[in-house]
Amino acid sequence: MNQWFKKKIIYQIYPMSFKDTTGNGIGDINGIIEKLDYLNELGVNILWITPIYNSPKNDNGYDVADYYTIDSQYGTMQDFETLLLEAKKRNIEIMMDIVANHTSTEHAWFKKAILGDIKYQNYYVFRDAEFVKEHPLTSIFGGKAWSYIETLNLYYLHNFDSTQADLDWTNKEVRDEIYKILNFWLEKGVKGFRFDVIDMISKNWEKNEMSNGENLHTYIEEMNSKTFGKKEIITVGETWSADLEHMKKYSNIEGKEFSMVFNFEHTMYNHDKWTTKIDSRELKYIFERNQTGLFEKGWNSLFLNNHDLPRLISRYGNDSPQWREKTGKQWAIILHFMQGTPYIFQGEEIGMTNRNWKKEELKDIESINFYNSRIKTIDKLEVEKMLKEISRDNARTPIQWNNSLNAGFSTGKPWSIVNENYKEINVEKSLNNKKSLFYTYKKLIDYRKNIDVITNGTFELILKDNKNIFAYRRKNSKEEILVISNLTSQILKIKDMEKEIRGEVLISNYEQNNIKELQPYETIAFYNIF
Ligand code: TEU
Repeated sequence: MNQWFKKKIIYQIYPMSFKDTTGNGIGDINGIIEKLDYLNELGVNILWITPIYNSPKNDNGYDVADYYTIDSQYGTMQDFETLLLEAKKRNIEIMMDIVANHTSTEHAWFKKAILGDIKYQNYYVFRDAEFVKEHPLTSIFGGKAWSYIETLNLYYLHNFDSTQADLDWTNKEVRDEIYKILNFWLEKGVKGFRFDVIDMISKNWEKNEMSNGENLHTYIEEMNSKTFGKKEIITVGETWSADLEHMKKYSNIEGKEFSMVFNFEHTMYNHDKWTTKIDSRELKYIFERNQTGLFEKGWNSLFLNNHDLPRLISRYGNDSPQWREKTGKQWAIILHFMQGTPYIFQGEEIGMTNRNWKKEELKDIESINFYNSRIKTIDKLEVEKMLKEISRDNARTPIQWNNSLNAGFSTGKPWSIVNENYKEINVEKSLNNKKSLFYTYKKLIDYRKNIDVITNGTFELILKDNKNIFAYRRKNSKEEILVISNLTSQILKIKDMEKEIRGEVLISNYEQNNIKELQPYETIAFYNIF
């Protein structure tokens, strides 16, 4: 595969919360255009925009009603074309989010299906009562994954909300529809695709498994060859379930599937998204396995948060006013010297954090369902604690642009709550302080573009079993980078590290470093040329 994309940095935009230019409280395409200079200043190359197609938005756009039109809340197709053009002027490309596992029940295909059109019933998974009884399934958002359509006396499958009906990829007509959609957006000039829950397009009915079915990689290869395969397009498959073997297939360097894989194991503990624990040894182990496992075989996505995850400083760092900048820089440094493509989720670069959610403030369908089901068995305070730490609403609060009304996001009432800390954490303040987290990200982005070992070096974990230190070395034939990080809030006296160090400090979250005695969360990257 053409390897042109390997020094690119992706910035994820969740448009609803990015910038509102109309005053309706919802971000829009013109808001993205308005902030292109800001994104260019940061240095990112590609914008992944979560779904902006026509949608009832029960799952904020991951319920697509028409893949060929822009939702009027975000603007028009003309606005989108202007965005493509304006971005290109700044050497920034656009990556579209493709939701191909399911459509909204408002989609014309589904509407025809429930009116009795057999062709369109075959686009989805309609089954009778007997089959459903033999295949009991729970939806990822809670509740049953089968819903009944009385007029047909049939049930349809929805792995997410009941308004998100699963498509049947065994039907060639369905696959061809998806390829047509991809080719439409390629013709418009988009340069990337992110594939939502791609592991779920092939299912294993015998085992009642909703992902990693036997045709998964055959379908992706087919999609590749019929759409983006021969072009300079950056593609990423989202999966919550891939093991290393699947990861290698998704991102194989022969280029038969995607440019890279976006896997979540490091964001969970024991594969449970709602656990609030983190085991640093386990975390280090997962990174090591993926870094060494995909070396010269595939390609990783590097991320610690996105629109489905809590804010990284709150999850991995320390979001108290004293430590949030330091731990933001810490994890940025740890992540950005690894091999793969970094994804910066909007607001991450200024250190946005989680907030405390009350039930009536929740917007996210998954969080609301979670609250309603857990409140039956767990104490209210405990449920609220889990939501503060894990809820997707944390990632979706409006971007804090400045310290004016609604953090400068909108002149109207924002669709979701603005984090109360916007006067201390905002873009304007970050840009005015050359020592802010923003400038750490800017430097890291710049290093990736200019220092080859970040892209092609080997990965070696150092002090493997030490739960307090995250240290690793990247190395190629000419240069090496050593990252050392104190994962604790204590001063750590460390032995045996001096012999590992060669070269100069490239970047750190402290202005002065003493390697024998690491300060709380102190993180240093050393760079050496042989
Ligand atoms: O996410 C995939 C997904 O499975 C998540 O919903 C995840 O399971 C959940 O957060 C874990 O508890 C993608 C999108 O990124 C997400 O926003 C959508 O809601 C989902 O697919 C359905 O399209």
